[in-house]
Amino acid sequence: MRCFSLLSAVCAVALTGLALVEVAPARADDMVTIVIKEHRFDPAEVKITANKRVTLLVDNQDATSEEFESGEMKVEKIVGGRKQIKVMVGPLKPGRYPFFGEFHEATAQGAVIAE
Ligand SMILES: [Cu+2]
Repeated sequence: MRCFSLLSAVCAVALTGLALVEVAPARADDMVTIVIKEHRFDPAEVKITANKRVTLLVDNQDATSEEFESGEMKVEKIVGGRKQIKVMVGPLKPGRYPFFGEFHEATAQGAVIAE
């Protein structure tokens, strides 16, 4: 979804989800780190436990900002240059959930695998 061109339903859902997150934070062992470096995700694919809420820690090591986005996971959130954000996802049914960096979509591609 393009945050800057329209107020999408995805944005609204993402914001609602984030509001809920503050009330019930995931345990530390449910956190997965995804590094952004040279406009790529490392790892590009991360495995998480299905049917369980998980925190993705997105660590942007580039100097430029990125937008972590996934229609499948109903997430879009900006992470500034050399900043970190936490993104709550799930509980997700088993499957593959692609995500991308909207500001560098050509290279910043990845997926969460819930199993
Ligand atoms: Cu967007």
